[in-house]
Amino acid sequence: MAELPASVVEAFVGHAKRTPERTCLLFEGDEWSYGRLLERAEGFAAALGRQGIVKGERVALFLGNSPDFLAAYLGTHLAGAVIVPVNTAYKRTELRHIFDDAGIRLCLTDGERRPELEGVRESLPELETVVEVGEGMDKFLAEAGPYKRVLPQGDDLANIAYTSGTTGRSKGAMLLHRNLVANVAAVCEAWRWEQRDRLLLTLPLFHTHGLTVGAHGTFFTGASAELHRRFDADAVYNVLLVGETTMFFGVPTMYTRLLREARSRDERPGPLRLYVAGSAPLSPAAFAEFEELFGERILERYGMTETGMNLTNPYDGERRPGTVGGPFSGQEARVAGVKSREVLEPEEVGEIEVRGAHVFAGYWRRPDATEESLGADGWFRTGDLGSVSDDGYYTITGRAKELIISGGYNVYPREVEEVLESCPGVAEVAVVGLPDEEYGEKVAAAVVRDDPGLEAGKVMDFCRDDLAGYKRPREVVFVDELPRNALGKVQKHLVREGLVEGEVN
Ligand code: MLC
Ligand code: AMP
Repeated sequence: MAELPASVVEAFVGHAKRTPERTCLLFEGDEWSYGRLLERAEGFAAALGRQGIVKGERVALFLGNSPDFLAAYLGTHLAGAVIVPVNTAYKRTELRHIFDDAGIRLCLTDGERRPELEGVRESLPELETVVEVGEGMDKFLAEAGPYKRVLPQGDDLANIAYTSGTTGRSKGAMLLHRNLVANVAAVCEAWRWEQRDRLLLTLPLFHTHGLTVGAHGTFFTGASAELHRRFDADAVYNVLLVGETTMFFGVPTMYTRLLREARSRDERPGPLRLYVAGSAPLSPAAFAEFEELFGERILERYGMTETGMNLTNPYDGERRPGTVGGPFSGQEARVAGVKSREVLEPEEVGEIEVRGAHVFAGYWRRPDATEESLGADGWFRTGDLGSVSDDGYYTITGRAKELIISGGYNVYPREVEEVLESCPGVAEVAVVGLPDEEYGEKVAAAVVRDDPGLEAGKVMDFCRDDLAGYKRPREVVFVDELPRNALGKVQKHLVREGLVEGEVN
């Protein structure tokens, strides 16, 4: 393999210098060439410099998908600073934790999210500057001086990406530029991503899937992406019908909705070079129906915030439904016994571990959590359970960590429980994930109430001000007591079984 650039932004700058006119982004009828995006990114880098943001300092992006999101992303790296992407659905409790933990000095936001952020600003003394896209960003850039280009080094910290934590508070995964480059290079090679590709990118840019796969792959190869603010099945179907897209990446819920869309229409999109699914399990039934209606076999892959992409079905060769294929080139994977930690034989279920240059550098200010998951030998414990077949296809069978994945978003039960415990009338609560047709899993709560008048709707709505909407319980069941083991620990599997069967005790 040719020598890699030290960072994705370095690859991007290379394309912008060589072919400034080449289309990079299409967004709501506006075309952004590589040259135009670089100019905007450098403007942002200069403005950060003027603001006194120096190497290693943290800049948060708390805004919806737009070219300015990506200009600010690249610009922050061009200033040597560190990106903290923030889920746009986050509410005050989540924002307070992330901004405080990461020590954010500057945040780019948009009109829709700004009020939520302003609502917690008083408790965030380190947050000096909030810039709003639109006029606010134009003014911010106009006040900046010239920019002198300094590209980041591979060992520099690029992103701190927050991910669910076992204590209920999310942890910041530290990704170095070289981790991100190693992963995107492996992804582009495996999926034959080339300059002539056009990705239809409707995933949120604040997560790994949209950002370090979708946007990074585009910048790394010098390709183009049609960026949408959000996923809308009708709009996506219409774009696919036009026939200029070569790749689409989605979480399984997006595929479920595309299938529904296809069933209601007579016209079918023509062949597409590559459909990729990930972030949650794609059901073999959806895989089969997609092949029937769209004539394409979806390529399923497996990744996570701490590592980027780990396992992939092959581009050429058999894409096996219900599996996530094998390791990308240059990366390793194995299955280890959850207790024994010994490497298991094919078909035996254990915890999946991965190793390679793509693996993150640890959790921000959490050496304890880093030590728990990242061994001195470089193997990272993913917390996912699975097995590998004799011929090297991995299957994810469950999770060693207590996590709910709803529509590709992670929900850690403890976080929801902590909020619900303060709901008047709630004595005890246990949150679990239940199967859901639309989102794969849904958040459900078993509640012991000390006020018999407490209604389920009140409990469901109680989280609204504190937590992102997708973390809100979609089902609440009142029970006399929670099932506990001899040590008094709530037995979540019994709660789950009880909720499925309609009773908990
Ligand atoms: C939105 N809602 C959800 C939800 N998304 N509820 C449960 N689960 C979800 N995932 C709720 C909102 O709170 C709101 O309810 C209502 O649905 C409408 O909101 P919306 O914004 O219109 O949502 P919708 O169109 O339904 O969004 C579905 C979706 C979205 C699939 C388009 O969830 C999405 O973009 N998911 C992608 C997540 C992603 O990128 N994951 C990658 C993580 S990286 P209310 O009541 O609050 O108003 C990773 C590593 C890897 O995992 O391997 O890739
Ligand atoms: P995140 O922490 O948001 O990066 O989510 C990563 C988690 O998503 C992984 O640890 C898995 O549990 C899950 N995941 C990602 N891709 C897949 C997949 N193809 N099948 C099953 N689970 C997946």
